[in-house]
Amino acid sequence: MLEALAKLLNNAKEEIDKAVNLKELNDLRVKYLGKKGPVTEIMKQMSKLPADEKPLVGAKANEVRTALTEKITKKEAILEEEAISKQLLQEKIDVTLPGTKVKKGVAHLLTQVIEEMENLFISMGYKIAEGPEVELDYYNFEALNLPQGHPARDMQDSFYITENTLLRTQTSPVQARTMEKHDFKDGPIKIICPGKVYRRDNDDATHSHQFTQIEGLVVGENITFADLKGTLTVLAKTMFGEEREIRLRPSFFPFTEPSVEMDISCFKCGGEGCRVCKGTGWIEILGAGMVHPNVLEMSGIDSKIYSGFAFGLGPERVAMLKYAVDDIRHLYTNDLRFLNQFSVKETGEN
Ligand code: FA5
Repeated sequence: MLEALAKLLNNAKEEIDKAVNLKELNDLRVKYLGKKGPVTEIMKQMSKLPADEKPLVGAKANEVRTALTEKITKKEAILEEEAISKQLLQEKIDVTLPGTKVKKGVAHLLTQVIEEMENLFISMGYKIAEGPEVELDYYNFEALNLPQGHPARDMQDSFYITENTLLRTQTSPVQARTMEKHDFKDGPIKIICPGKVYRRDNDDATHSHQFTQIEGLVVGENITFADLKGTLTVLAKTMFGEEREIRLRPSFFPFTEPSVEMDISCFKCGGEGCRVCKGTGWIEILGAGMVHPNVLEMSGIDSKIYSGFAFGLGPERVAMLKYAVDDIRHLYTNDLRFLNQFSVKETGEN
């Protein structure tokens, strides 16, 4: 039996040396040291041995088991290291290869135009005000001198949500909200309000059912129409340059008196008349006027002491004029071939 054990040890060592991966090694562990393996088998048969042989065989069997366990552990460490090196070799990366270029996003043309106008007004001392897009009928119409049933409500077909709430059709409700809570101890009101508005207009080259407006409002003592005209002139010259022609037309808004609309000469035809300007040579960009005394009074402002002007313009129209965009729908269809033409170079690649 001692001889069998010695032979077993040699055979097992040879096989362990030849194992090329962890699976093979594990199979050998089971083969030689498992419950059904030869070492366990010899141990089981020890009871049948004569008493004087038992200690010798027992000691030898233990020696074989220990030697094999050690040998397998060492081989296991070697094979594990080999497996890791092989894996690392497969996962090797070339750090000198150029990386994948990440395209940087840029502000949408409309955002760029709105920000340009915001910066202009902020530089003139205006603050930015905000109001809800889902608006109360009261602020969208009534507080702006358009009582229930007023015929001027037909001017703006609206998306009503309930009887008293709608998607605002203009940014003018922010006028009423601002005036209502203003305290003249803090100085005059001087705000602009950029935001989305909604109308049931049919989409065409210059109209969209959802578009943006920038509302402007100045209220204080001795504010006159000359202040309004001066402000609109600065706006037009800053946005379009000295050469573009401007005209103020008398108009009507229930919340301003007198009221005007400002047009800019058509960029496409230079004033001769084309599809873009619907043959008129002019494109309307804003409505404006002196705040109606009724509107001041409804917001709790004494119209005998305070006066003011307001204007509301369409940034889409400004973007179209400034960048010769001949259809407002280009601003909403997210076609990258169009948008990429207006990426701001300093902010990244396009
Ligand atoms: C108004 O909405 C008034 N609230 C403006 C105002 C404010 C007047 C303060 C007086 C005082 P109007 O409906 O004209 O007015 O719209 C103002 C501007 O929004 C227009 O000049 C035009 O530039 C733009 N606009 C109007 N309808 C559309 C549309 N469907 N699509 C794109 N832009 C539009």
